[in-house]
Amino acid sequence: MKEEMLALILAGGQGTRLGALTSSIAKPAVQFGGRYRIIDFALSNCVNSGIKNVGVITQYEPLKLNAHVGNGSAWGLDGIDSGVTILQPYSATEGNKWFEGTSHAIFQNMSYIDKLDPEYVLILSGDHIYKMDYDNMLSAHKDSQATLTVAVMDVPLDEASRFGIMNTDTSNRIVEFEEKPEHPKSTKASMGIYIFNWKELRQILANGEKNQVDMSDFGKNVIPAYLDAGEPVYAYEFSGYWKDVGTIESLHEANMAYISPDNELDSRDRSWKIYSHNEFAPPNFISETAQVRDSLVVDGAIVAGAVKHSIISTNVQVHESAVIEDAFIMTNCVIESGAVIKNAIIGEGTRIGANVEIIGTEKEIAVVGYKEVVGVENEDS
Ligand code: ADQ
Ligand code: ADP
Repeated sequence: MKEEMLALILAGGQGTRLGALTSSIAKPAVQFGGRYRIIDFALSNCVNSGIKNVGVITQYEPLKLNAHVGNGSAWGLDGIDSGVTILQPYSATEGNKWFEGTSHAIFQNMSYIDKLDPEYVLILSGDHIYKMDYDNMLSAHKDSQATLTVAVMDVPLDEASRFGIMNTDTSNRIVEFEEKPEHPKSTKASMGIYIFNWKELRQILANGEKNQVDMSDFGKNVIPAYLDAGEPVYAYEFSGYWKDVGTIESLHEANMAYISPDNELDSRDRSWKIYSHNEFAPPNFISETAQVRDSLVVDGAIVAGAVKHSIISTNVQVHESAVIEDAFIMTNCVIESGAVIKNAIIGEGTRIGANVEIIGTEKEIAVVGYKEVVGVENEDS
């Protein structure tokens, strides 16, 4: 059966700006909201939009990501006509070659895409927190008879230089596009979400390779090439909650915003569930000494200390008299008695010793990386 639209999630970024949190984990595999990893949002959006086949393009530290995505069963992507395929970088004929830019990563996976023979390819990034119906975007793509549709959002002017910025005409056709301009002329930002007609994209990538023209990045090369060639390129306006959690501060902010049951993401919306691959854990236990307020506490947690406006993920222990405020504590952490954690993100499996203080500010969030042990006198205890 021919697939109408194949989704490809770019999940290879190193996420250097997430520092210690991505020292051994790809950015899309970083945890979010107590029981998710960032890539769950893109994967769930695919499933909820009726997409049946998803390729996940990995590169940097893919082990955790591979284990998490698994056979796709957590998202129902393990059916007869559906599936998720992890695409790893492989040795090209001219020797070992990493995927260079975003579109180069697509080019390297041409044979996988050709095998599924889709009419359209949906290119996504594995590190955004949002809910979006890609089927609506596909309808807009078809209605405008575009060969490329770019999802766009209005962003604050002082952030615009982090994005691909464009100008459109009254019909929403993109007339100008600049990747991360120093002096942005508009606030219409690309979300890095694209629908391409596969036939045209394939041609442009193959020609680039043949004629030695750099076509390795969507924002830098491919979109400008489409515009230069006079191709119909349209903007698809999105107005919901969308967050690129590429920095410690944005990851912290998005997690804190997620705590409230009436968050902008509407995380309790049962018509658009976010699925994840989770370890089964026993019910959480809140002890007599605990003071828990305005927080999310996930299965398996044992809380005896004070927790305010924080996320306590699966299997976390917060010992008596520990204080946690405005913090995101990832799974399997142990926070010993008397420890104080404020404005912080504590990576998976970390042990924070008794009376240790990890205190950040709203502008500079404190971070302790993956599986660290901080200030524990006797590690066997
Ligand atoms: P950036 O997010 O800066 O800008 P980039 O970091 O190149 O773009 O990558 C986008 C996504 O692809 C990330 O999820 C990254 O992890 C992944 N990725 C990058 N290189 C990869 C590779 N070789 N293999 C696999 N995955 C890879 C882009 C657009 C802008 C737009 C913003 C919106 O270029 O125009 O405004 O996204 O966030
Ligand atoms: P940030 O969001 O912090 O800028 P990115 O996810 O965009 O981080 O990745 C940072 C850089 O690292 C990018 O230029 C990306 O191409 C590069 N990169 C990604 N994976 C690898 C890898 N496996 N080896 C070397 N460089 C990589």
